[in-house]
Amino acid sequence: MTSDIPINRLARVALHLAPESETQSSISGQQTRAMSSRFLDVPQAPPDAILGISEAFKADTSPDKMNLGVGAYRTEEGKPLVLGAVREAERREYLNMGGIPEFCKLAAALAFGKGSAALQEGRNATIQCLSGTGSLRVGGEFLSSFYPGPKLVLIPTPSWANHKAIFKRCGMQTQEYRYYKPETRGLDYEGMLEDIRAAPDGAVLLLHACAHNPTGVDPTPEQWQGILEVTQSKKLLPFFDSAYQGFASGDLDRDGASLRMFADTGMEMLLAQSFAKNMGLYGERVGALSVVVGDAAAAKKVESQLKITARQMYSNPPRHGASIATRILGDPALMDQWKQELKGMADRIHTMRQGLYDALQEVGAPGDWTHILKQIGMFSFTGLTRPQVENMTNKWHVYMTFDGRISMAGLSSGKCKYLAEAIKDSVENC
Ligand code: KET
Repeated sequence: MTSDIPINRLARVALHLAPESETQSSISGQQTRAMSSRFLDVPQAPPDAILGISEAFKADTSPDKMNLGVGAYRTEEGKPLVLGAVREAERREYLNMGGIPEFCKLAAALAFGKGSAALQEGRNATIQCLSGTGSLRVGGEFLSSFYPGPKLVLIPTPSWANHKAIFKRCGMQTQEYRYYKPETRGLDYEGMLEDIRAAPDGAVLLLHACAHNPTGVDPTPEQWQGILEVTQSKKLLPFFDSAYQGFASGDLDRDGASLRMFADTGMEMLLAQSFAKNMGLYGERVGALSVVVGDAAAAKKVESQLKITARQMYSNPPRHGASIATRILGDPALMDQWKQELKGMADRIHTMRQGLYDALQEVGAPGDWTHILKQIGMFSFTGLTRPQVENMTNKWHVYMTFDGRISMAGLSSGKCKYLAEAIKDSVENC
């Protein structure tokens, strides 16, 4: 590329251009012969709303750059964290291969609680899947093939950017329900119930178990009760996405309260569980899908179909990460260590919320920023508009998603002031 005009960083992502470094190296790379192809009309896929931001971040050479795009925990030093419990479990891994069925049992117990009636009565079909995404996908495929109710998934607005696409790819319809109220920066509880009530009976209701992504706004226990009542009266099938158990409150049981409230009524439901964030096993793809049904014989049949679904998609999941998780979940000492480390991560995020809030006050950023303190989990939904986000990235080298979400886990104390300055500048000038 010989043009003198620099293409700005976000435009590079939007235009699907390779990072500058790659464009240059391809010149010296081997020449590929131009050929005709039956796939020439395959449209270029858009960059991913979340992972695409990381690509742009990698290509940025500024020393000030900050990646607040993807939800991945980082230490004060900005480094990924390998948990001590994980290291210890890995060291011991081959001493006693608990096996993968053991993982499924322990994962389900972690989510539903050890005393869960559904588990004790054998009404759950739980299979190990490729982290949260793979669990959602296998669940979606299963519903698409076997759910006798409406093939319609109700998804909150906003939600994790991938939800709608996953279910659509499974051949399910999707419909949005109101969730977040920008004016109050809180839950649109009335709107939510109204939209859910207006949906067809028996539809699938996608719920974030805790630490709603991207808003950081969760229903209160009373509001969960209200959502449960509508779910029952409309015979909806809840599908919980639990990607942040332990990250909301720092306590695993407390973060499982919503889905336990539902499961304890005896209702049928699905659960996609991820251990990516709470165990820091991102690339290992550790997760589980549970389908809880009303009858143990049905659970056996469901399990057989879940296994065939996985068999036809990727045959079977990788063993390494799940055996680490199994070791931790099954060992009281490692479990204690993990809980402490999890609390440590949740606390650091909390400290960052306070740090950013204080810095915003200090630099005098206009507006009310108390939502940064109130929101829960890994993310803050800042309220920055798209042009403001573009300014954050293009001028300040701060990478975040276009919806205004920042990963608090990517922030460190030393960078709060810089981030606050960037926010102040973006709010005042864009
Ligand atoms: N559900 C939710 C709500 C979620 O935020 C993520 C990941 C997932 C499922 C899937 O996680 P997995 O790695 O498949 O276990 N969210 C972060 C990363 C990503 O987009 O892949 C994010 O929002 O930044």
